[in-house]
Amino acid sequence: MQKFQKPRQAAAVQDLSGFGRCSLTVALPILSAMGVQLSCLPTAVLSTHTGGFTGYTFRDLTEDMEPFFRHWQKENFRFDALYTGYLGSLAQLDIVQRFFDAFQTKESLTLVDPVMGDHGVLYSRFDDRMVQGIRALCARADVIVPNLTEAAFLTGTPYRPEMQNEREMEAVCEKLLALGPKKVVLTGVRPQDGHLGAACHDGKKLHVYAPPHVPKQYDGTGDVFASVLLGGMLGGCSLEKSMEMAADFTRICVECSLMNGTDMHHGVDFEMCLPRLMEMQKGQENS
Ligand code: PXL
Repeated sequence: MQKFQKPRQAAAVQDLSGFGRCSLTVALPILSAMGVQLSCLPTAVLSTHTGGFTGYTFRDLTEDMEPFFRHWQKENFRFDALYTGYLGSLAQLDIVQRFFDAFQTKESLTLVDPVMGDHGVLYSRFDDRMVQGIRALCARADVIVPNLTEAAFLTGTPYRPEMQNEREMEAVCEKLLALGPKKVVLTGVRPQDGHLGAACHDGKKLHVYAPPHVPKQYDGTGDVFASVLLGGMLGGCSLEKSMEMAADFTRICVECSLMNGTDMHHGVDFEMCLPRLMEMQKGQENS
Protein backbone atom coordinates (compact mmCIF):
# COMPACT_ATOMS: atom_id res chain seq x y z
CA MET A 1 0.00 0.00 0.00
CA GLN A 2 1.24 3.49 -0.83
CA LYS A 3 2.46 5.36 2.21
CA PHE A 4 1.31 8.96 2.50
CA GLN A 5 3.14 11.68 4.32
CA LYS A 6 1.67 12.56 7.70
CA PRO A 7 0.11 16.03 7.81
CA ARG A 8 1.81 18.75 9.84
CA GLN A 9 -0.27 20.03 12.74
CA ALA A 10 -1.36 23.63 13.23
CA ALA A 11 -3.83 25.34 15.56
CA ALA A 12 -5.61 28.51 14.48
CA VAL A 13 -7.15 31.03 16.87
CA GLN A 14 -9.55 33.03 14.70
CA ASP A 15 -13.22 33.79 14.20
CA LEU A 16 -15.60 31.98 11.95
CA SER A 17 -17.37 34.47 9.71
CA GLY A 18 -20.24 32.56 8.12
CA PHE A 19 -20.24 34.54 4.89
CA GLY A 20 -17.45 36.47 3.16
CA ARG A 21 -14.33 34.40 2.83
CA CYS A 22 -11.89 35.31 5.59
CA SER A 23 -10.31 33.93 8.78
CA LEU A 24 -11.24 30.27 9.35
CA THR A 25 -13.20 29.79 6.12
CA VAL A 26 -9.96 30.70 4.33
CA ALA A 27 -7.37 29.16 6.67
CA LEU A 28 -9.02 25.73 6.81
CA PRO A 29 -9.31 24.96 3.09
CA ILE A 30 -5.95 26.52 2.23
CA LEU A 31 -3.98 24.75 4.93
CA SER A 32 -5.76 21.46 4.23
CA ALA A 33 -4.81 21.76 0.55
CA MET A 34 -1.23 22.35 1.65
CA GLY A 35 -1.13 19.18 3.72
CA VAL A 36 -1.64 20.73 7.14
CA GLN A 37 -4.19 19.47 9.64
CA LEU A 38 -5.74 22.60 11.11
CA SER A 39 -7.32 22.50 14.55
CA CYS A 40 -9.57 25.48 15.21
CA LEU A 41 -9.98 27.48 18.39
CA PRO A 42 -12.84 29.77 17.34
CA THR A 43 -12.97 33.20 18.95
CA ALA A 44 -16.39 34.21 17.69
CA VAL A 45 -19.03 33.19 15.20
CA LEU A 46 -20.34 35.97 12.98
CA SER A 47 -22.93 35.99 10.22
CA THR A 48 -20.46 37.89 8.01
CA HIS A 49 -17.11 39.58 8.55
CA THR A 50 -17.25 43.15 9.84
CA GLY A 51 -15.76 44.94 6.83
CA GLY A 52 -18.43 46.17 4.42
CA PHE A 53 -21.50 44.53 5.96
CA THR A 54 -23.85 46.12 8.48
CA GLY A 55 -26.19 44.33 10.88
CA TYR A 56 -23.96 41.29 11.27
CA THR A 57 -24.45 38.98 14.24
CA PHE A 58 -21.47 38.43 16.57
CA ARG A 59 -21.51 35.49 19.00
CA ASP A 60 -18.56 36.02 21.27
CA LEU A 61 -16.86 32.78 22.35
CA THR A 62 -14.36 34.30 24.79
CA GLU A 63 -15.67 32.21 27.68
CA ASP A 64 -15.27 28.99 25.74
CA MET A 65 -11.73 29.61 24.60
CA GLU A 66 -9.75 28.63 27.69
CA PRO A 67 -11.73 25.45 28.52
CA PHE A 68 -11.44 24.59 24.82
CA PHE A 69 -7.64 24.62 24.74
CA ARG A 70 -7.26 23.19 28.27
CA HIS A 71 -9.10 20.16 26.91
CA TRP A 72 -6.57 19.95 24.05
CA GLN A 73 -3.81 20.19 26.64
CA LYS A 74 -5.32 17.34 28.67
CA GLU A 75 -5.49 15.27 25.51
CA ASN A 76 -1.79 16.00 25.02
CA PHE A 77 -2.26 17.43 21.53
CA ARG A 78 0.89 18.98 20.07
CA PHE A 79 1.16 21.53 17.28
CA ASP A 80 3.93 22.32 14.83
CA ALA A 81 2.44 25.79 14.41
CA LEU A 82 0.23 28.22 16.29
CA TYR A 83 -1.58 30.72 14.11
CA THR A 84 -3.55 33.73 15.32
CA GLY A 85 -5.63 36.13 13.24
CA TYR A 86 -8.63 38.31 13.96
CA LEU A 87 -9.19 38.56 17.72
CA GLY A 88 -12.25 40.35 19.03
CA SER A 89 -11.47 41.66 22.55
CA LEU A 90 -8.82 42.41 25.16
CA ALA A 91 -9.87 39.36 27.14
CA GLN A 92 -9.17 37.19 24.09
CA LEU A 93 -5.65 38.59 23.82
CA ASP A 94 -4.95 37.47 27.42
CA ILE A 95 -6.33 34.03 26.67
CA VAL A 96 -4.08 33.75 23.61
CA GLN A 97 -1.10 34.55 25.86
CA ARG A 98 -2.05 31.56 28.02
CA PHE A 99 -2.63 29.47 24.88
CA PHE A 100 0.96 30.28 23.86
CA ASP A 101 2.17 29.34 27.38
CA ALA A 102 0.45 25.98 26.97
CA PHE A 103 1.48 25.07 23.42
CA GLN A 104 4.62 26.92 22.33
CA THR A 105 7.69 24.66 22.21
CA LYS A 106 11.28 25.13 21.04
CA GLU A 107 10.36 23.58 17.68
CA SER A 108 6.96 25.22 17.15
CA LEU A 109 6.34 28.07 14.74
CA THR A 110 4.11 30.88 15.99
CA LEU A 111 2.59 33.05 13.30
CA VAL A 112 0.75 36.14 14.54
CA ASP A 113 -1.25 38.00 11.94
CA PRO A 114 -1.93 41.26 13.80
CA VAL A 115 -5.32 41.76 12.13
CA MET A 116 -6.69 45.14 13.20
CA GLY A 117 -7.18 47.45 10.26
CA ASP A 118 -6.69 48.45 6.67
CA HIS A 119 -6.34 51.59 4.52
CA GLY A 120 -5.00 53.59 7.47
CA VAL A 121 -7.91 52.89 9.84
CA LEU A 122 -8.63 50.36 12.57
CA TYR A 123 -11.53 47.91 12.13
CA SER A 124 -14.70 48.78 14.04
CA ARG A 125 -14.00 46.79 17.22
CA PHE A 126 -10.38 47.93 17.67
CA ASP A 127 -8.84 50.72 19.77
CA ASP A 128 -5.48 51.69 21.32
CA ARG A 129 -5.68 49.12 24.09
CA MET A 130 -6.24 46.37 21.53
CA VAL A 131 -3.20 47.63 19.61
CA GLN A 132 -1.17 47.40 22.83
CA GLY A 133 -2.35 43.83 23.44
CA ILE A 134 -1.59 42.77 19.87
CA ARG A 135 1.89 44.25 20.23
CA ALA A 136 2.41 41.94 23.22
CA LEU A 137 1.37 38.94 21.11
CA CYS A 138 3.77 39.97 18.34
CA ALA A 139 6.57 39.90 20.92
CA ARG A 140 6.03 36.15 21.27
CA ALA A 141 5.80 35.36 17.54
CA ASP A 142 8.29 33.76 15.21
CA VAL A 143 6.64 35.52 12.28
CA ILE A 144 4.25 38.47 12.11
CA VAL A 145 2.37 39.50 8.96
CA PRO A 146 1.16 43.10 9.26
CA ASN A 147 -0.19 45.14 6.38
CA LEU A 148 0.97 48.77 6.16
CA THR A 149 -1.89 49.98 8.37
CA GLU A 150 -1.13 47.43 11.05
CA ALA A 151 2.59 48.16 10.82
CA ALA A 152 1.87 51.87 11.39
CA PHE A 153 -0.31 51.20 14.46
CA LEU A 154 2.13 48.63 15.87
CA THR A 155 5.11 50.95 15.55
CA GLY A 156 3.26 54.16 16.41
CA THR A 157 4.28 55.81 13.15
CA PRO A 158 2.11 57.59 10.55
CA TYR A 159 0.43 55.43 7.90
CA ARG A 160 2.25 55.63 4.58
CA PRO A 161 0.19 53.95 1.84
CA GLU A 162 2.92 54.31 -0.80
CA MET A 163 5.70 52.21 0.69
CA GLN A 164 7.99 52.39 -2.33
CA ASN A 165 11.49 52.65 -1.15
CA GLU A 166 13.50 49.77 0.28
CA ARG A 167 15.15 51.95 2.92
CA GLU A 168 11.72 52.87 4.25
CA MET A 169 10.60 49.21 4.24
CA GLU A 170 13.75 48.21 6.06
CA ALA A 171 13.22 50.90 8.70
CA VAL A 172 9.63 49.75 9.34
CA CYS A 173 10.68 46.09 9.50
CA GLU A 174 13.42 46.95 11.98
CA LYS A 175 10.91 48.78 14.19
CA LEU A 176 8.60 45.77 14.01
CA LEU A 177 11.46 43.39 14.84
CA ALA A 178 12.21 45.56 17.87
CA LEU A 179 8.79 44.55 19.24
CA GLY A 180 10.19 41.03 19.59
CA PRO A 181 9.16 38.74 16.70
CA LYS A 182 11.96 36.83 14.96
CA LYS A 183 10.73 37.60 11.45
CA VAL A 184 8.48 40.12 9.78
CA VAL A 185 6.51 39.92 6.56
CA LEU A 186 5.14 43.32 5.60
CA THR A 187 2.27 43.12 3.09
CA GLY A 188 0.95 45.69 0.64
CA VAL A 189 4.27 47.26 -0.33
CA ARG A 190 4.67 49.00 -3.67
CA PRO A 191 8.36 49.11 -4.62
CA GLN A 192 7.50 50.53 -8.03
CA ASP A 193 4.42 51.92 -9.77
CA GLY A 194 2.05 49.19 -10.88
CA HIS A 195 3.57 46.56 -8.61
CA LEU A 196 2.26 45.28 -5.28
CA GLY A 197 3.67 42.64 -2.96
CA ALA A 198 5.41 41.98 0.30
CA ALA A 199 8.74 42.46 2.01
CA CYS A 200 10.23 40.14 4.61
CA HIS A 201 12.99 40.66 7.11
CA ASP A 202 14.56 37.87 9.14
CA GLY A 203 16.64 40.13 11.35
CA LYS A 204 19.52 39.98 8.86
CA LYS A 205 18.24 41.20 5.54
CA LEU A 206 15.27 42.54 3.65
CA HIS A 207 13.77 40.64 0.71
CA VAL A 208 11.13 42.28 -1.46
CA TYR A 209 8.79 40.53 -3.91
CA ALA A 210 6.21 42.54 -5.81
CA PRO A 211 4.72 41.25 -9.06
CA PRO A 212 2.58 43.49 -11.32
CA HIS A 213 -0.49 44.71 -9.48
CA VAL A 214 -4.06 43.65 -10.25
CA PRO A 215 -5.94 46.87 -9.52
CA LYS A 216 -8.76 45.59 -7.34
CA GLN A 217 -9.16 45.17 -3.58
CA TYR A 218 -10.87 42.17 -2.00
CA ASP A 219 -11.62 41.51 1.65
CA GLY A 220 -9.90 38.51 3.21
CA THR A 221 -6.79 38.60 1.01
CA GLY A 222 -4.64 39.12 4.12
CA ASP A 223 -5.94 35.81 5.45
CA VAL A 224 -5.26 34.06 2.13
CA PHE A 225 -1.72 35.44 2.17
CA ALA A 226 -0.98 34.52 5.80
CA SER A 227 -2.43 31.01 5.43
CA VAL A 228 -0.30 30.25 2.35
CA LEU A 229 2.76 31.71 4.06
CA LEU A 230 2.24 29.38 7.01
CA GLY A 231 1.54 26.37 4.78
CA GLY A 232 4.71 27.07 2.82
CA MET A 233 6.87 27.34 5.91
CA LEU A 234 5.37 24.20 7.45
CA GLY A 235 6.08 22.42 4.16
CA GLY A 236 9.76 23.25 4.56
CA CYS A 237 10.09 26.33 2.33
CA SER A 238 12.18 29.32 3.38
CA LEU A 239 10.52 32.54 4.58
CA GLU A 240 11.36 34.19 1.24
CA LYS A 241 9.94 31.38 -0.93
CA SER A 242 6.85 31.05 1.25
CA MET A 243 6.25 34.79 0.95
CA GLU A 244 6.61 34.64 -2.83
CA MET A 245 4.18 31.73 -3.05
CA ALA A 246 1.71 33.62 -0.82
CA ALA A 247 1.98 36.76 -2.99
CA ASP A 248 1.61 34.78 -6.23
CA PHE A 249 -1.35 32.77 -5.00
CA THR A 250 -3.12 35.86 -3.63
CA ARG A 251 -2.63 37.60 -6.97
CA ILE A 252 -3.99 34.60 -8.91
CA CYS A 253 -7.09 34.55 -6.67
CA VAL A 254 -7.64 38.29 -7.19
CA GLU A 255 -7.30 37.87 -10.99
CA CYS A 256 -9.82 35.04 -10.94
CA SER A 257 -12.29 37.03 -8.81
CA LEU A 258 -11.93 40.07 -11.03
CA MET A 259 -12.71 37.97 -14.12
CA ASN A 260 -15.75 36.53 -12.34
CA GLY A 261 -16.97 39.99 -11.31
CA THR A 262 -17.02 38.92 -7.65
CA ASP A 263 -18.12 41.48 -5.05
CA MET A 264 -15.09 42.68 -3.04
CA HIS A 265 -16.79 41.95 0.29
CA HIS A 266 -17.39 38.30 -0.65
CA GLY A 267 -13.64 37.62 -0.54
CA VAL A 268 -11.63 36.04 -3.35
CA ASP A 269 -12.70 33.05 -5.44
CA PHE A 270 -9.85 30.89 -4.20
CA GLU A 271 -11.66 27.56 -4.44
CA MET A 272 -10.93 26.92 -8.12
CA CYS A 273 -7.34 28.04 -7.57
CA LEU A 274 -6.49 25.44 -4.90
CA PRO A 275 -5.13 22.86 -7.40
CA ARG A 276 -2.80 25.59 -8.64
CA LEU A 277 -1.63 26.22 -5.07
CA MET A 278 -0.85 22.54 -4.63
CA GLU A 279 1.21 22.57 -7.83
CA MET A 280 3.04 25.68 -6.68
CA GLN A 281 3.83 24.03 -3.38
CA LYS A 282 5.11 20.88 -5.09
CA GLY A 283 7.41 22.98 -7.23
CA GLN A 284 8.75 24.80 -4.16
CA GLU A 285 9.37 21.86 -1.84
CA ASN A 286 12.49 22.35 0.28
CA SER A 287 13.48 25.58 -1.46
O1 PXL B 1 -9.91 39.18 7.36
C1 PXL B 1 -9.90 39.89 8.48
C2 PXL B 1 -11.15 39.73 9.29
C3 PXL B 1 -11.38 38.55 9.97
N1 PXL B 1 -12.48 38.37 10.73
C4 PXL B 1 -13.40 39.33 10.84
C5 PXL B 1 -13.24 40.53 10.17
C6 PXL B 1 -12.09 40.73 9.38
C7 PXL B 1 -11.91 41.98 8.66
O2 PXL B 1 -12.74 42.82 8.60
O3 PXL B 1 -14.17 41.46 10.27
C8 PXL B 1 -14.61 39.11 11.69
